[in-house]
Amino acid sequence: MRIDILAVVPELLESPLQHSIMKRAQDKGLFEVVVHDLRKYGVGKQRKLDDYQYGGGAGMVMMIEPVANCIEQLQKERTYDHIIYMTPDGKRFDQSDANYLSLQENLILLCGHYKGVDERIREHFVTKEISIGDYVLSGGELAATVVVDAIGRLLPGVLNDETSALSDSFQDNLLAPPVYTRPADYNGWKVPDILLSGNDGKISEWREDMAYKRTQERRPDLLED
Ligand code: 6GU
Repeated sequence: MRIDILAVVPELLESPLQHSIMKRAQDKGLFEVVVHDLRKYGVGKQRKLDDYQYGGGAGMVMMIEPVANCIEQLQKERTYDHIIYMTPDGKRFDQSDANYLSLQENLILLCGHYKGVDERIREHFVTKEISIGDYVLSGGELAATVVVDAIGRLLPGVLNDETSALSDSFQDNLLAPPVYTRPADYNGWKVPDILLSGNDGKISEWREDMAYKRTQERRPDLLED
């Protein structure tokens, strides 16, 4: 899978993509993430990316040309399954979106900045719009790293334990159950007996019960779907 990220501040994407699971996925050749500095496509000597909005009002707007030129350049090289605009007014990203996107071959993530991108980019290029939650970030870059991480860890071969993505919170609309490791007794704080019992059937039953209980307490909205 390949993801091209179009950014105004590409530096914000560097560290998250170069460590841990994202690094391993790219090193193994399972995942290619290419960051494009939109400034290189900026207009004129100043490499301008933004301009005043028609009709007046505070805040600058991302111009069409730099974004269109960058996207069209990429489209000459391959076909994209989706061109995704990262914006607080997009669809709120969830695990089912991550699952769906992890099955695609080529994606573009366009990171919004300023007041956002000229609406004509959204009309003519963008096929999906994603927000990572109901709050406003200063740009789409950090949101893009969240989406890329959520997708990348689902690709076959990326996680060491192939089953572990399946037991994540949200994968079945339930939160994950509590987990414990050694020591079994830390100054009197004990691990539940059932987990030490060796009875696999009882252990999975306990985990299911705890996942359900936790979801009911913390995220009852998930049980309504
Ligand atoms: Cl994708 N972009 C920005 N700027 N803010 C956000 C967001 C995206 N998702 C939530 N807040």
